[in-house]
Amino acid sequence: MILDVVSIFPEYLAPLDLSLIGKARREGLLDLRVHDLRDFTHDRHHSVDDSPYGGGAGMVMKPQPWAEALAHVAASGAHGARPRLIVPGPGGMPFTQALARELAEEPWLAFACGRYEGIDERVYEYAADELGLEVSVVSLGDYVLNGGEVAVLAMVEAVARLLPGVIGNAESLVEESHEDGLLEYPVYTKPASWESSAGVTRAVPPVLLSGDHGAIAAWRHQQRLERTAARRPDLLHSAAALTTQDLAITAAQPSDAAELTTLQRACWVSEAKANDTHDIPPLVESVDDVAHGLLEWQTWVVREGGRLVASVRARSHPDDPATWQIGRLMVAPDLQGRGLGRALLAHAEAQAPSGTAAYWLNTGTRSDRNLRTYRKAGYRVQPGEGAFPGTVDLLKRRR
Ligand code: 6GU
Repeated sequence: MILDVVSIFPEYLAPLDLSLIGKARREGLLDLRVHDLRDFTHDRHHSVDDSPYGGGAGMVMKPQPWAEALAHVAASGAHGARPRLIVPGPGGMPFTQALARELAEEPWLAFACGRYEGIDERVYEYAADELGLEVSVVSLGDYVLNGGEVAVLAMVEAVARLLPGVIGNAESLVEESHEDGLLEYPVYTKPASWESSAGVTRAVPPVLLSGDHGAIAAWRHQQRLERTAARRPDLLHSAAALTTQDLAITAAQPSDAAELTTLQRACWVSEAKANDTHDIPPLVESVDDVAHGLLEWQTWVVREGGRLVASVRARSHPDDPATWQIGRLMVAPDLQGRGLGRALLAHAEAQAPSGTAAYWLNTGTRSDRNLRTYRKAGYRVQPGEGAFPGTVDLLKRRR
């Protein structure tokens, strides 16, 4: 990923040389370039600001240095390539884990760090209209910083850690706070009983020492719910609290065919877009086709408040019983990103008969989101074209 940062305080970005981000830079996973806005001024004083038209407090950043700096950055890429421009500011859209995930998909990001009362509004129009950049103003939260630099440090760290190879352990990404809408459970390490200097002894919750993995998972889930209710009740609306511990995965019934057809269409539109074709069975099948599929596959569904929100199906490969085929993994678009797909995939794997040697999946060659999910779940893309044109097959050995 290429990152360009324009600032009047380039030294502010020095921490990006440290720790995992610094390592990713040295390994070439991140190409981070910091530019001094003052290099794009032409007057003796290298001035970047002036008083606001219409009056008011403070100073406004002048359009000319910004226009030249952004044109310089935009011209630095391969022919036709353009960065997505992020302007940190308290007046922007909220920076969330979902936005971090979205930005992590971009090949090239540019950050424009404003100071003072902000940047002359015409710079945004220029960047969009004349440089062809998608411009997003993004805020870290409802408070005011002196400039965008600290926000860029935060955003670059949140985005970069999602890139393949920046963090060793992919599971540590999935399990963390916000990835599924709940805060993290409390953690403990040795000693099991710890005495403070004042002589107060505190024990680790006994369940964590019990070796009972089911009880530990249940305790941790309860802790997450209680913490979220205490600290972030705003996250606890019904959909956010949606986890498979609260949801029953049940066998699909013939009467589910119509709802499954609707859900398939909703879920595969993004696939059609990503792969530039509408000729995908789940998009074009009739209700009768789906009903027929229910006879040939074991299918499971998840309902939330009566609504069919997710499904997956599986069967032994007709010519190779050691291969467990998994397909039609779908989660309603408004409920994606909460771990429901991963849970359903795990469920489908767990249903494989005892002779199973490998799980098999198939997805669009350009279905980046699916591919990421499957890789995280331990699947590996098989060389060559998949079972259908424009697709790849993925395999995971059963352990
Ligand atoms: Cl992204 N920038 C600035 N300057 N202030 C902020 C912010 C960003 N987010 C919250 N306050």
